[in-house]
Amino acid sequence: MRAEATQRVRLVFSLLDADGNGVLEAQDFTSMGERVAAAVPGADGEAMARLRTAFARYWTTLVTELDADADGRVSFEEYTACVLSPERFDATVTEFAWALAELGDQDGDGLVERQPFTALMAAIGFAEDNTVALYEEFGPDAEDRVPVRVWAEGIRDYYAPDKAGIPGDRLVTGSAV
Ligand SMILES: [Ca+2]
Ligand SMILES: [Ca+2]
Repeated sequence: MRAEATQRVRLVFSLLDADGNGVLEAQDFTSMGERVAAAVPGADGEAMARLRTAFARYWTTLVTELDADADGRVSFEEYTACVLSPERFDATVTEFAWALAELGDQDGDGLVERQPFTALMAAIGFAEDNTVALYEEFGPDAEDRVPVRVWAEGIRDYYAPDKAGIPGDRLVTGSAV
């Protein structure tokens, strides 16, 4: 695995561990889902439901595929296996990526404005400076919008073990990981 991918994985693990007890459990994903939904109060109910479903599936997939010692929790060591066999997670990550990105597209035109983007990323726990740098890297248009597809693909690349020099690396720059 590339060093950049290791850093990205370490950061996302620390964010997914919403209660900070060092292991991932079902409750972490429930909390994260609630926090993210609260960040976009104007989002439509269907998009919100899709995101909650995606978070639930994310957890189910992780615990099914990665809980090597079968204690119902996913430790960091167990979690790192997800990047070693990305094909087992591709469908789950893709569903999650689109559910999150579409939640930021409140008028359904296929574009995400800066405000919902930064609100959602802050709710997940990414540092503000890094979130702004990522948005710039995505190349917002003249009206300061980014295609939903660009964001969703950026999330998928973030999990790819063999990628470096991608926009998602902005999220680990300067952070304490
Ligand atoms: Ca936890
Ligand atoms: Ca475990």
